[in-house]
Amino acid sequence: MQVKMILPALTEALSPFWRPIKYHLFPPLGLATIAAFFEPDDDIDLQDEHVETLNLDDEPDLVVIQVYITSAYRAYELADHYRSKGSYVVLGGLHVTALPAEAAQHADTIFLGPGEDTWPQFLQDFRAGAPAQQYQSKIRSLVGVPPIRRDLIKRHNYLVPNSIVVSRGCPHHCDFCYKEAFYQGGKSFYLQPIDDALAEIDRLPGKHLYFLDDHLFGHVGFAMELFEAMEGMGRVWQAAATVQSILAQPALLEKAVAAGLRSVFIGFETLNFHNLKEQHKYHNLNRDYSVAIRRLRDYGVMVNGSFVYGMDGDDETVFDRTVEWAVQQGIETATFHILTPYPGTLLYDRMVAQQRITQHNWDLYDTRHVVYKPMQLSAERLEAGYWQSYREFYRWSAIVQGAWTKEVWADRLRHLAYTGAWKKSEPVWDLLIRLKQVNHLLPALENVLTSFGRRTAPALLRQPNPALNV
Ligand code: B12
Ligand code: SF4
Repeated sequence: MQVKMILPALTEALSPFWRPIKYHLFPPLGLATIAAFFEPDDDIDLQDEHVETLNLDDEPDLVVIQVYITSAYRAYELADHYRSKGSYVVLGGLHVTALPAEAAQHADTIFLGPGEDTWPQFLQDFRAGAPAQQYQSKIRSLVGVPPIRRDLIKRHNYLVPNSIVVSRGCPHHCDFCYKEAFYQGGKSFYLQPIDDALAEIDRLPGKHLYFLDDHLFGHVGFAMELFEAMEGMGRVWQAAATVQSILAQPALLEKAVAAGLRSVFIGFETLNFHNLKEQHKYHNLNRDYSVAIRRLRDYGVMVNGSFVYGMDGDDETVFDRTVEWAVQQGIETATFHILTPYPGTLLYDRMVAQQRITQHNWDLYDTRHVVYKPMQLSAERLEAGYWQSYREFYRWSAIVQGAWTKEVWADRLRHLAYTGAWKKSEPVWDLLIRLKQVNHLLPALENVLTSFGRRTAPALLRQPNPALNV
Protein backbone atom coordinates (compact mmCIF):
# COMPACT_ATOMS: atom_id res chain seq x y z
CA MET A 1 0.00 0.00 0.00
CA GLN A 2 1.25 3.49 -0.86
CA VAL A 3 0.85 5.78 2.16
CA LYS A 4 1.41 9.51 2.52
CA MET A 5 1.64 10.99 6.04
CA ILE A 6 1.64 14.76 6.35
CA LEU A 7 2.21 17.18 9.20
CA PRO A 8 0.97 20.39 7.54
CA ALA A 9 2.76 23.58 8.49
CA LEU A 10 1.26 25.73 11.22
CA THR A 11 0.23 28.89 9.41
CA GLU A 12 2.90 31.16 10.81
CA ALA A 13 5.67 28.64 10.12
CA LEU A 14 5.57 29.42 6.41
CA SER A 15 5.56 33.17 6.92
CA PRO A 16 8.77 34.92 5.87
CA PHE A 17 8.47 37.05 9.02
CA TRP A 18 8.76 34.17 11.45
CA ARG A 19 11.77 32.44 12.97
CA PRO A 20 12.47 29.26 11.03
CA ILE A 21 14.63 27.82 13.82
CA LYS A 22 11.54 27.38 15.99
CA TYR A 23 10.21 24.81 13.51
CA HIS A 24 13.56 23.10 12.91
CA LEU A 25 14.19 22.43 16.58
CA PHE A 26 13.06 18.82 16.99
CA PRO A 27 10.80 16.40 15.13
CA PRO A 28 7.21 16.14 16.37
CA LEU A 29 6.39 12.43 16.93
CA GLY A 30 2.65 11.95 16.33
CA LEU A 31 2.73 10.50 12.81
CA ALA A 32 5.91 8.46 13.26
CA THR A 33 4.23 6.95 16.34
CA ILE A 34 1.17 5.66 14.52
CA ALA A 35 3.28 4.69 11.48
CA ALA A 36 4.64 1.89 13.66
CA PHE A 37 1.44 -0.05 13.02
CA PHE A 38 1.95 -0.36 9.24
CA GLU A 39 3.15 -3.59 7.65
CA PRO A 40 6.83 -3.83 6.63
CA ASP A 41 5.91 -3.83 2.92
CA ASP A 42 3.76 -0.68 3.11
CA ASP A 43 5.47 2.14 1.28
CA ILE A 44 5.34 5.22 3.53
CA ASP A 45 6.34 8.78 2.77
CA LEU A 46 6.21 11.00 5.89
CA GLN A 47 6.56 14.74 5.25
CA ASP A 48 6.81 17.55 7.81
CA GLU A 49 5.89 20.71 5.96
CA HIS A 50 7.68 22.87 8.52
CA VAL A 51 11.02 21.62 7.25
CA GLU A 52 10.45 20.47 3.66
CA THR A 53 8.41 21.27 0.57
CA LEU A 54 5.52 18.85 0.12
CA ASN A 55 5.37 16.68 -2.94
CA LEU A 56 1.73 16.88 -3.95
CA ASP A 57 1.99 15.13 -7.32
CA ASP A 58 1.85 11.63 -5.91
CA GLU A 59 -1.21 9.40 -5.86
CA PRO A 60 -1.14 7.42 -2.61
CA ASP A 61 -3.81 4.91 -1.61
CA LEU A 62 -4.02 6.35 1.89
CA VAL A 63 -3.30 9.88 3.12
CA VAL A 64 -2.89 10.49 6.86
CA ILE A 65 -2.90 14.08 8.10
CA GLN A 66 -2.31 15.43 11.62
CA VAL A 67 -4.29 18.58 12.37
CA TYR A 68 -3.48 21.32 14.89
CA ILE A 69 -5.69 24.37 15.27
CA THR A 70 -3.38 26.72 13.34
CA SER A 71 -2.71 24.17 10.65
CA ALA A 72 -6.39 23.26 10.22
CA TYR A 73 -7.04 25.27 7.04
CA ARG A 74 -3.88 23.98 5.41
CA ALA A 75 -4.73 20.43 6.47
CA TYR A 76 -8.20 20.72 4.94
CA GLU A 77 -6.75 22.11 1.71
CA LEU A 78 -4.37 19.14 1.47
CA ALA A 79 -7.14 16.70 2.35
CA ASP A 80 -9.40 18.11 -0.37
CA HIS A 81 -6.52 17.95 -2.86
CA TYR A 82 -5.88 14.27 -2.25
CA ARG A 83 -9.56 13.34 -2.09
CA SER A 84 -10.09 14.93 -5.50
CA LYS A 85 -7.36 12.59 -6.80
CA GLY A 86 -9.10 9.55 -5.37
CA SER A 87 -6.92 8.87 -2.33
CA TYR A 88 -8.56 7.76 0.91
CA VAL A 89 -7.95 10.60 3.40
CA VAL A 90 -7.95 10.35 7.19
CA LEU A 91 -7.55 13.17 9.70
CA GLY A 92 -6.62 13.04 13.39
CA GLY A 93 -4.99 15.05 16.16
CA LEU A 94 -5.97 17.77 18.62
CA HIS A 95 -8.11 19.95 16.38
CA VAL A 96 -10.03 17.04 14.86
CA THR A 97 -10.84 15.83 18.37
CA ALA A 98 -11.99 19.30 19.43
CA LEU A 99 -14.13 19.95 16.34
CA PRO A 100 -14.97 16.63 14.66
CA ALA A 101 -17.90 17.94 12.60
CA GLU A 102 -15.68 20.56 10.96
CA ALA A 103 -12.91 18.05 10.16
CA ALA A 104 -15.32 15.38 8.91
CA GLN A 105 -16.21 17.58 5.93
CA HIS A 106 -12.71 17.07 4.57
CA ALA A 107 -12.05 13.43 5.42
CA ASP A 108 -13.18 9.91 4.68
CA THR A 109 -12.40 8.93 8.26
CA ILE A 110 -11.64 10.99 11.36
CA PHE A 111 -9.98 9.97 14.63
CA LEU A 112 -10.76 11.38 18.05
CA GLY A 113 -8.13 11.23 20.77
CA PRO A 114 -4.81 9.39 20.78
CA GLY A 115 -4.27 6.82 18.04
CA GLU A 116 -2.65 3.81 19.70
CA ASP A 117 -5.92 1.88 20.08
CA THR A 118 -7.96 3.17 17.13
CA TRP A 119 -5.31 3.21 14.43
CA PRO A 120 -4.56 -0.55 14.33
CA GLN A 121 -8.31 -1.19 14.31
CA PHE A 122 -8.75 1.19 11.37
CA LEU A 123 -5.91 -0.44 9.42
CA GLN A 124 -7.54 -3.81 9.86
CA ASP A 125 -10.93 -2.44 8.73
CA PHE A 126 -9.38 -0.54 5.83
CA ARG A 127 -7.58 -3.59 4.52
CA ALA A 128 -10.84 -5.51 4.83
CA GLY A 129 -12.55 -2.80 2.75
CA ALA A 130 -14.84 -1.63 5.58
CA PRO A 131 -13.39 1.41 7.36
CA ALA A 132 -15.72 3.39 9.66
CA GLN A 133 -16.18 7.15 9.31
CA GLN A 134 -15.12 7.88 12.85
CA TYR A 135 -12.98 6.18 15.48
CA GLN A 136 -13.04 7.32 19.10
CA SER A 137 -10.12 6.30 21.33
CA LYS A 138 -11.23 4.51 24.49
CA ILE A 139 -8.37 2.28 25.61
CA ARG A 140 -5.55 4.37 27.00
CA SER A 141 -2.41 2.32 27.20
CA LEU A 142 1.09 2.32 25.77
CA VAL A 143 1.69 -1.31 26.64
CA GLY A 144 2.77 -3.30 23.61
CA VAL A 145 2.92 -0.27 21.30
CA PRO A 146 5.62 -0.90 18.68
CA PRO A 147 8.63 1.45 18.55
CA ILE A 148 8.29 4.82 16.79
CA ARG A 149 9.23 4.61 13.09
CA ARG A 150 12.27 6.87 13.38
CA ASP A 151 13.49 5.71 10.00
CA LEU A 152 10.73 7.90 8.51
CA ILE A 153 12.03 11.07 10.21
CA LYS A 154 14.52 13.16 8.22
CA ARG A 155 16.85 13.80 11.10
CA HIS A 156 19.17 16.19 9.28
CA ASN A 157 16.34 18.77 9.12
CA TYR A 158 16.31 19.31 12.88
CA LEU A 159 18.72 20.89 15.36
CA VAL A 160 18.04 18.25 18.02
CA PRO A 161 16.68 15.18 16.24
CA ASN A 162 16.34 13.02 19.37
CA SER A 163 12.87 14.04 20.49
CA ILE A 164 11.25 11.38 22.62
CA VAL A 165 7.96 10.98 24.48
CA VAL A 166 7.43 8.39 27.22
CA SER A 167 4.00 9.39 28.56
CA ARG A 168 0.75 10.90 27.34
CA GLY A 169 -1.11 13.80 28.90
CA CYS A 170 -0.67 15.19 32.38
CA PRO A 171 -2.09 14.57 35.87
CA HIS A 172 -3.33 18.18 36.23
CA HIS A 173 -6.41 19.93 34.87
CA CYS A 174 -5.83 23.56 33.89
CA ASP A 175 -8.80 25.25 32.22
CA PHE A 176 -6.87 26.61 29.25
CA CYS A 177 -5.10 23.37 28.38
CA TYR A 178 -6.00 21.28 25.34
CA LYS A 179 -5.69 18.15 27.38
CA GLU A 180 -9.18 17.66 28.83
CA ALA A 181 -10.87 17.74 25.45
CA PHE A 182 -8.30 15.55 23.78
CA TYR A 183 -8.38 12.76 26.36
CA GLN A 184 -12.14 12.80 26.97
CA GLY A 185 -13.61 9.34 27.37
CA GLY A 186 -10.58 7.72 29.01
CA LYS A 187 -7.46 8.24 31.09
CA SER A 188 -5.75 11.58 30.55
CA PHE A 189 -2.36 10.63 31.93
CA TYR A 190 -0.59 7.34 31.29
CA LEU A 191 2.89 6.00 30.84
CA GLN A 192 5.04 3.83 28.66
CA PRO A 193 6.36 0.67 30.35
CA ILE A 194 9.69 1.69 31.80
CA ASP A 195 11.65 -0.95 29.85
CA ASP A 196 10.17 0.29 26.57
CA ALA A 197 11.11 3.87 27.48
CA LEU A 198 14.68 2.83 28.26
CA ALA A 199 14.91 0.76 25.09
CA GLU A 200 13.75 3.79 23.08
CA ILE A 201 16.44 5.92 24.72
CA ASP A 202 19.03 3.27 23.92
CA ARG A 203 18.06 3.35 20.26
CA LEU A 204 18.79 7.08 19.98
CA PRO A 205 22.29 7.99 18.80
CA GLY A 206 24.43 10.76 20.34
CA LYS A 207 23.98 12.33 23.75
CA HIS A 208 21.17 14.82 23.64
CA LEU A 209 17.49 14.03 24.25
CA TYR A 210 14.49 16.33 24.09
CA PHE A 211 11.51 14.94 26.02
CA LEU A 212 8.21 16.18 24.54
CA ASP A 213 6.09 14.93 27.44
CA ASP A 214 3.66 17.48 28.86
CA HIS A 215 4.99 16.73 32.35
CA LEU A 216 7.84 14.25 32.54
CA PHE A 217 7.88 14.48 36.35
CA GLY A 218 4.11 13.92 36.57
CA HIS A 219 4.22 10.38 38.03
CA VAL A 220 6.83 10.34 40.75
CA GLY A 221 7.39 6.57 40.86
CA PHE A 222 7.81 6.33 37.11
CA ALA A 223 10.07 9.37 36.92
CA MET A 224 12.27 8.13 39.77
CA GLU A 225 12.69 4.76 38.14
CA LEU A 226 13.38 6.28 34.75
CA PHE A 227 15.95 8.74 36.07
CA GLU A 228 17.69 6.11 38.17
CA ALA A 229 18.00 3.85 35.16
CA MET A 230 19.25 6.72 33.00
CA GLU A 231 22.08 7.55 35.38
CA GLY A 232 25.32 6.46 33.79
CA MET A 233 23.88 6.46 30.27
CA GLY A 234 25.83 9.65 29.52
CA ARG A 235 22.80 11.57 28.26
CA VAL A 236 22.04 15.27 28.56
CA TRP A 237 18.41 16.22 28.20
CA GLN A 238 15.68 18.84 28.37
CA ALA A 239 12.09 18.36 29.47
CA ALA A 240 8.97 20.00 30.91
CA ALA A 241 7.95 19.93 34.57
CA THR A 242 5.91 21.95 37.07
CA VAL A 243 6.93 24.21 39.95
CA GLN A 244 5.29 21.72 42.29
CA SER A 245 7.38 18.81 41.09
CA ILE A 246 10.58 20.82 41.53
CA LEU A 247 9.66 21.95 45.04
CA ALA A 248 7.66 19.26 46.69
CA GLN A 249 9.06 15.93 45.54
CA PRO A 250 12.01 14.85 47.66
CA ALA A 251 15.01 13.72 45.60
CA LEU A 252 13.21 13.81 42.25
CA LEU A 253 15.13 16.78 40.91
CA GLU A 254 18.36 15.35 42.26
CA LYS A 255 17.78 12.11 40.38
CA ALA A 256 16.88 13.98 37.23
CA VAL A 257 20.08 16.01 37.40
CA ALA A 258 22.17 12.92 37.99
CA ALA A 259 20.50 11.39 34.93
CA GLY A 260 21.46 14.39 32.78
CA LEU A 261 18.70 17.04 33.10
CA ARG A 262 20.15 20.36 31.92
CA SER A 263 17.19 22.55 31.03
CA VAL A 264 13.56 22.55 32.04
CA PHE A 265 10.42 24.15 30.63
CA ILE A 266 8.14 25.38 33.41
CA GLY A 267 4.64 26.82 33.10
CA PHE A 268 4.70 29.67 35.63
CA GLU A 269 1.83 31.16 33.59
CA THR A 270 1.09 34.10 35.88
CA LEU A 271 2.33 35.81 39.04
CA ASN A 272 -1.26 36.51 40.10
CA PHE A 273 -2.93 34.25 42.66
CA HIS A 274 -6.46 35.02 41.41
CA ASN A 275 -5.52 34.14 37.86
CA LEU A 276 -4.24 30.75 38.97
CA LYS A 277 -7.46 30.06 40.83
CA GLU A 278 -9.59 31.21 37.92
CA GLN A 279 -7.79 28.76 35.59
CA HIS A 280 -7.80 25.94 38.16
CA LYS A 281 -4.02 25.80 38.00
CA TYR A 282 -4.01 24.72 41.62
CA HIS A 283 -0.63 23.03 41.59
CA ASN A 284 1.02 26.44 41.14
CA LEU A 285 -0.93 28.06 43.99
CA ASN A 286 1.09 29.16 47.01
CA ARG A 287 4.29 27.86 45.49
CA ASP A 288 7.32 30.05 45.80
CA TYR A 289 8.47 30.26 42.19
CA SER A 290 11.75 31.87 43.26
CA VAL A 291 12.68 28.95 45.47
CA ALA A 292 12.02 26.54 42.59
CA ILE A 293 14.24 28.60 40.28
CA ARG A 294 16.94 28.83 42.92
CA ARG A 295 16.88 25.08 43.36
CA LEU A 296 17.22 24.51 39.63
CA ARG A 297 20.01 27.01 39.37
CA ASP A 298 21.94 25.37 42.20
CA TYR A 299 21.90 22.17 40.21
CA GLY A 300 22.94 23.85 36.98
CA VAL A 301 19.56 23.38 35.31
CA MET A 302 18.54 26.19 32.96
CA VAL A 303 14.96 27.44 33.03
CA ASN A 304 12.65 28.14 30.11
CA GLY A 305 9.75 29.97 31.78
CA SER A 306 6.35 30.13 30.17
CA PHE A 307 3.95 33.00 30.87
CA VAL A 308 0.37 33.64 29.76
CA TYR A 309 -1.10 37.13 29.48
CA GLY A 310 -4.74 38.20 29.40
CA MET A 311 -6.34 36.32 32.27
CA ASP A 312 -9.08 38.24 34.00
CA GLY A 313 -6.83 39.52 36.78
CA ASP A 314 -4.32 41.08 34.35
CA ASP A 315 -4.23 44.81 33.84
CA GLU A 316 -1.71 46.82 31.92
CA THR A 317 0.94 46.57 34.60
CA VAL A 318 1.25 42.83 33.98
CA PHE A 319 3.81 43.06 31.17
CA ASP A 320 6.46 45.11 32.95
CA ARG A 321 5.99 43.27 36.22
CA THR A 322 6.35 39.86 34.60
CA VAL A 323 9.40 40.68 32.50
CA GLU A 324 11.12 42.45 35.38
CA TRP A 325 10.51 39.45 37.62
CA ALA A 326 11.75 36.96 35.01
CA VAL A 327 14.94 38.97 34.42
CA GLN A 328 15.57 39.35 38.15
CA GLN A 329 15.19 35.60 38.59
CA GLY A 330 17.90 34.98 36.00
CA ILE A 331 15.62 32.81 33.86
CA GLU A 332 17.59 31.97 30.71
CA THR A 333 14.75 31.85 28.18
CA ALA A 334 11.10 32.83 28.40
CA THR A 335 8.09 32.24 26.19
CA PHE A 336 5.15 34.59 26.45
CA HIS A 337 1.65 33.73 25.25
CA ILE A 338 -1.65 35.48 24.90
CA LEU A 339 -4.38 33.47 26.61
CA THR A 340 -6.06 31.38 23.91
CA PRO A 341 -9.39 29.64 24.45
CA TYR A 342 -8.94 26.48 22.37
CA PRO A 343 -12.24 24.89 21.36
CA GLY A 344 -12.99 21.95 23.64
CA THR A 345 -11.45 23.53 26.75
CA LEU A 346 -13.29 24.73 29.83
CA LEU A 347 -11.89 28.16 29.14
CA TYR A 348 -13.52 28.19 25.70
CA ASP A 349 -16.88 27.12 27.12
CA ARG A 350 -16.67 29.87 29.74
CA MET A 351 -15.80 32.50 27.14
CA VAL A 352 -18.66 31.37 24.90
CA ALA A 353 -21.11 31.51 27.82
CA GLN A 354 -19.89 35.03 28.58
CA GLN A 355 -20.12 35.97 24.88
CA ARG A 356 -16.48 37.01 24.84
CA ILE A 357 -15.18 35.13 21.80
CA THR A 358 -14.43 37.66 19.06
CA GLN A 359 -12.69 35.52 16.42
CA HIS A 360 -13.34 32.18 14.81
CA ASN A 361 -10.45 32.34 12.39
CA TRP A 362 -8.38 29.40 13.67
CA ASP A 363 -5.20 30.81 12.16
CA LEU A 364 -5.32 33.47 14.85
CA TYR A 365 -5.47 30.93 17.68
CA ASP A 366 -1.68 30.87 17.82
CA THR A 367 -1.26 32.54 21.25
CA ARG A 368 0.02 35.67 19.52
CA HIS A 369 -3.39 37.16 18.73
CA VAL A 370 -6.28 38.16 20.97
CA VAL A 371 -9.37 36.18 20.00
CA TYR A 372 -11.61 37.13 22.94
CA LYS A 373 -12.56 40.20 24.96
CA PRO A 374 -10.07 40.59 27.82
CA MET A 375 -11.48 41.84 31.12
CA GLN A 376 -9.17 44.70 32.09
CA LEU A 377 -7.21 45.37 28.90
CA SER A 378 -8.02 46.28 25.34
CA ALA A 379 -7.13 43.65 22.73
CA GLU A 380 -4.66 46.12 21.19
CA ARG A 381 -2.91 46.76 24.49
CA LEU A 382 -2.69 43.02 25.17
CA GLU A 383 -1.09 42.27 21.81
CA ALA A 384 1.25 45.24 22.14
CA GLY A 385 2.22 44.13 25.66
CA TYR A 386 2.93 40.62 24.41
CA TRP A 387 5.39 41.83 21.75
CA GLN A 388 6.87 44.38 24.12
CA SER A 389 7.63 41.57 26.60
CA TYR A 390 9.71 39.68 24.05
CA ARG A 391 11.60 42.84 23.15
CA GLU A 392 12.26 43.74 26.77
CA PHE A 393 13.21 40.26 27.94
CA TYR A 394 15.64 39.68 25.08
CA ARG A 395 17.31 43.14 25.09
CA TRP A 396 21.05 42.76 25.58
CA SER A 397 20.87 44.83 28.77
CA ALA A 398 18.24 42.47 30.19
CA ILE A 399 20.21 39.40 29.13
CA VAL A 400 23.30 40.77 30.88
CA GLN A 401 21.25 41.66 33.96
CA GLY A 402 19.81 38.13 34.03
CA ALA A 403 23.26 36.59 33.61
CA TRP A 404 24.64 38.70 36.47
CA THR A 405 22.09 37.29 38.92
CA LYS A 406 24.33 34.20 38.86
CA GLU A 407 27.18 34.04 41.34
CA VAL A 408 29.68 32.12 39.23
CA TRP A 409 31.37 33.35 36.08
CA ALA A 410 30.79 30.08 34.26
CA ASP A 411 27.04 30.40 34.84
CA ARG A 412 27.03 33.99 33.64
CA LEU A 413 28.87 33.08 30.47
CA ARG A 414 26.61 30.16 29.79
CA HIS A 415 23.55 32.39 30.24
CA LEU A 416 24.98 34.92 27.78
CA ALA A 417 25.95 32.25 25.26
CA TYR A 418 22.75 30.23 25.46
CA THR A 419 20.29 33.11 25.42
CA GLY A 420 22.32 35.07 22.89
CA ALA A 421 22.61 32.08 20.56
CA TRP A 422 18.89 31.39 20.80
CA LYS A 423 17.54 34.88 20.24
CA LYS A 424 20.33 37.01 18.83
CA SER A 425 21.75 34.84 16.08
CA GLU A 426 18.86 34.71 13.65
CA PRO A 427 20.89 35.19 10.44
CA VAL A 428 23.17 32.30 11.39
CA TRP A 429 20.23 29.97 12.06
CA ASP A 430 18.57 31.02 8.80
CA LEU A 431 21.71 30.35 6.80
CA LEU A 432 22.26 26.93 8.36
CA ILE A 433 18.64 25.99 7.75
CA ARG A 434 18.84 27.08 4.13
CA LEU A 435 22.02 25.04 3.69
CA LYS A 436 20.35 22.07 5.45
CA GLN A 437 23.17 22.14 8.00
CA VAL A 438 21.25 23.02 11.15
CA ASN A 439 21.94 19.62 12.66
CA HIS A 440 25.68 20.40 12.67
CA LEU A 441 25.26 22.67 15.69
CA LEU A 442 24.11 19.82 17.88
CA PRO A 443 27.63 18.90 19.13
CA ALA A 444 28.11 22.50 20.27
CA LEU A 445 24.85 22.39 22.22
CA GLU A 446 25.77 19.00 23.70
CA ASN A 447 29.14 20.36 24.79
CA VAL A 448 27.61 23.33 26.58
CA LEU A 449 25.12 21.10 28.36
CA THR A 450 27.59 18.34 29.21
CA SER A 451 30.45 20.38 30.59
CA PHE A 452 28.16 22.46 32.72
CA GLY A 453 26.43 19.49 34.31
CA ARG A 454 29.72 17.83 35.22
CA ARG A 455 30.48 20.66 37.61
CA THR A 456 27.35 20.59 39.73
CA ALA A 457 25.45 17.36 39.98
CA PRO A 458 27.54 15.01 42.15
CA ALA A 459 28.39 17.55 44.85
CA LEU A 460 24.86 18.84 45.21
CA LEU A 461 23.26 15.45 45.41
CA ARG A 462 24.38 15.31 49.03
CA GLN A 463 22.78 18.63 49.99
CA PRO A 464 19.43 18.78 51.76
CA ASN A 465 16.43 19.93 49.78
CA PRO A 466 15.73 23.52 50.92
CA ALA A 467 12.24 23.55 49.49
CA LEU A 468 10.76 20.75 51.50
CA ASN A 469 9.57 23.18 54.15
CA VAL A 470 7.45 25.28 51.80
C1 B12 B 1 6.66 19.45 19.18
C2 B12 B 1 5.70 20.54 19.64
C3 B12 B 1 5.77 21.78 19.03
C4 B12 B 1 6.78 22.11 17.96
C5 B12 B 1 6.30 21.66 16.59
C6 B12 B 1 4.81 21.60 16.46
C7 B12 B 1 4.36 20.98 15.15
N1 B12 B 1 5.06 21.21 14.10
O1 B12 B 1 3.42 20.27 15.12
C8 B12 B 1 6.89 23.66 18.11
C9 B12 B 1 8.00 23.96 19.09
C10 B12 B 1 7.16 24.42 16.85
C11 B12 B 1 5.55 23.98 18.73
C12 B12 B 1 4.98 25.22 18.63
C13 B12 B 1 3.79 25.55 19.26
N2 B12 B 1 3.07 24.75 20.04
CO1 B12 B 1 3.51 22.92 20.38
N3 B12 B 1 3.91 21.19 21.01
C14 B12 B 1 4.76 20.28 20.66
C15 B12 B 1 4.66 19.09 21.61
C16 B12 B 1 5.67 19.37 22.74
C17 B12 B 1 4.95 17.68 21.14
C18 B12 B 1 4.12 17.13 19.97
C19 B12 B 1 4.36 15.66 19.90
O2 B12 B 1 5.14 15.20 19.09
N4 B12 B 1 3.73 14.87 20.80
C20 B12 B 1 3.89 13.44 20.91
C21 B12 B 1 2.93 12.68 19.99
C22 B12 B 1 3.07 11.19 20.20
O3 B12 B 1 1.61 13.06 20.35
P1 B12 B 1 0.63 13.72 19.27
O4 B12 B 1 1.38 14.56 18.35
O5 B12 B 1 -0.49 14.33 20.02
O6 B12 B 1 0.09 12.46 18.43
C23 B12 B 1 -0.85 11.53 18.98
C24 B12 B 1 -2.31 11.92 18.83
O7 B12 B 1 -2.51 13.29 18.66
C25 B12 B 1 -2.83 11.12 17.70
N5 B12 B 1 -2.77 11.66 16.35
C26 B12 B 1 -2.21 12.76 15.88
N6 B12 B 1 -2.43 12.88 14.56
C27 B12 B 1 -3.14 11.82 14.18
C28 B12 B 1 -3.64 11.44 12.94
C29 B12 B 1 -4.36 10.26 12.85
C30 B12 B 1 -4.92 9.84 11.56
C31 B12 B 1 -4.56 9.45 14.01
C32 B12 B 1 -5.25 8.15 13.93
C33 B12 B 1 -4.07 9.86 15.23
C34 B12 B 1 -3.37 11.03 15.31
O8 B12 B 1 -2.03 9.95 17.72
C35 B12 B 1 -0.72 10.23 18.20
C36 B12 B 1 -0.33 9.09 19.10
O9 B12 B 1 -1.23 9.03 20.19
C37 B12 B 1 3.20 19.23 22.10
C38 B12 B 1 2.96 18.68 23.50
C39 B12 B 1 2.66 17.20 23.50
N7 B12 B 1 3.09 16.57 24.53
O10 B12 B 1 2.09 16.63 22.57
C40 B12 B 1 3.00 20.74 22.03
C41 B12 B 1 1.64 21.31 21.67
C42 B12 B 1 1.15 20.57 20.46
N8 B12 B 1 1.93 22.69 21.29
C43 B12 B 1 1.03 23.52 21.67
C44 B12 B 1 1.10 24.92 21.48
C45 B12 B 1 0.08 25.75 22.25
C46 B12 B 1 2.08 25.47 20.66
C47 B12 B 1 2.25 26.95 20.33
C48 B12 B 1 0.96 27.69 20.03
C49 B12 B 1 3.02 27.58 21.49
C50 B12 B 1 3.47 29.01 21.21
N9 B12 B 1 2.76 29.97 21.72
O11 B12 B 1 4.45 29.19 20.57
C51 B12 B 1 3.16 26.87 19.09
C52 B12 B 1 2.37 26.82 17.80
C53 B12 B 1 2.42 28.08 17.05
C54 B12 B 1 1.22 28.13 16.14
N10 B12 B 1 1.30 28.87 15.11
O12 B12 B 1 0.20 27.50 16.38
C55 B12 B 1 -0.10 22.82 22.38
C56 B12 B 1 -1.29 22.62 21.42
C57 B12 B 1 -2.57 23.20 21.89
C58 B12 B 1 -3.62 23.02 20.81
N11 B12 B 1 -4.85 22.94 21.22
O13 B12 B 1 -3.35 22.97 19.64
C59 B12 B 1 0.60 21.49 22.81
C60 B12 B 1 -0.33 20.29 22.95
C61 B12 B 1 1.34 21.81 24.13
C62 B12 B 1 0.46 22.02 25.32
N12 B12 B 1 0.55 21.16 26.30
O14 B12 B 1 -0.29 22.96 25.38
N13 B12 B 1 5.03 22.90 19.34
S1 SF4 C 1 0.08 21.43 33.93
FE1 SF4 C 1 0.41 21.98 31.75
S2 SF4 C 1 -0.01 20.13 30.55
FE2 SF4 C 1 -0.83 19.81 32.63
S3 SF4 C 1 -3.01 20.37 32.48
FE3 SF4 C 1 -1.88 22.21 33.16
S4 SF4 C 1 -1.31 23.32 31.27
FE4 SF4 C 1 -1.95 21.22 30.68
